[in-house]
Amino acid sequence: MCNNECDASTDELAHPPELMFDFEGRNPTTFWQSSSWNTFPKPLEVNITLSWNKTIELTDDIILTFESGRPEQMLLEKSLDYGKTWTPYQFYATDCLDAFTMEPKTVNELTQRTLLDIICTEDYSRGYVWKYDKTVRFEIKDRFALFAGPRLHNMASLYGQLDTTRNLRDFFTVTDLRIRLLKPATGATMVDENNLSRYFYAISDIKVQGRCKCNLHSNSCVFDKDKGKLGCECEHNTTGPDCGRCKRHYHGRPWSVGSYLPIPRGTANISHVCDNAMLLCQNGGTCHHHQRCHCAPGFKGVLCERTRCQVLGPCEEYPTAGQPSLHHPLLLVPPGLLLSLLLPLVVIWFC
Ligand SMILES: [Ca+2]
Repeated sequence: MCNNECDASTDELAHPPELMFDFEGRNPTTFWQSSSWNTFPKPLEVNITLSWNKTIELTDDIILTFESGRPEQMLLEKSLDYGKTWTPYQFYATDCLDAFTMEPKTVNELTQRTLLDIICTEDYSRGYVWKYDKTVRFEIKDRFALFAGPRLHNMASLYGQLDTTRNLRDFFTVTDLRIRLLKPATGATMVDENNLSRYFYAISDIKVQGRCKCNLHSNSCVFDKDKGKLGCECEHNTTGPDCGRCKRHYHGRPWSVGSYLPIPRGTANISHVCDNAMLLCQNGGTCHHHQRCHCAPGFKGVLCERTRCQVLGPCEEYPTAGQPSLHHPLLLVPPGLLLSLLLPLVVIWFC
């Protein structure tokens, strides 16, 4: 701890924020340190905001390593809209009732039904004995384990839930995180007003593990130097920062998120265009390899749901639905045009 040796204007004695994100493993540890609590009794509050400028899915615990005592009050917040709005992720306090009027809870008390509850935990704030446990966590894996089992051996179960429950997917998704340090460790019931330089925050490392959210339509996510941010390399005719919409001209079927299942490769969710049960080709059309409806004369559309008007003339006369015209309009179309009419049908299957 630098105590009286800190000096932000001298490289050797400065403890800037970058030292929370440098390579760890060196000795002595590098760390950021806040100013001391010289404004006591005014609260010493510091926000640390992490912004990815990209939607991220968390895959492992968030771990903060404190070189000071762990804060007596702290709040972890998340944003899903690039920092416009924030919601609490977890409260931390030596006394949850006193600090946040919340009953203390641990992640182990959560169930599948209460997994999305925002809790206040006293697990990471107690005591000033910081040399033995310096970490504060947000437990992602314990929450995964509620669906995947204690050693995460049944990931298919978790992925099945993530596939079907948007709230659950969103819970583990962030664009930004904000650590709100609200009260430093004091180690005593009374703050020693004659020695306020003892009280401060110091963090040596912040670990956040995740992957880009690409809605399962991409295998890679790269840092675009020109845009200065991460971006998905979208496949399956999707586009957008998170592959969250269809590419232009590929709107034949509505966009949908890919699937985690079957593991480990998942699927692009190329759902059937037609089948013989739910997605029936209409107006006498027949389903061909689940990929397209062969429409009866006079009908068009993915499920042959629309009547086709004369291509070469004005749309004066529409055949009645269910009673295809005897005069097949396509027969009037030159072969080259027929091909170009069909092509869009071919390229939309993936989106
Ligand atoms: Ca460090």
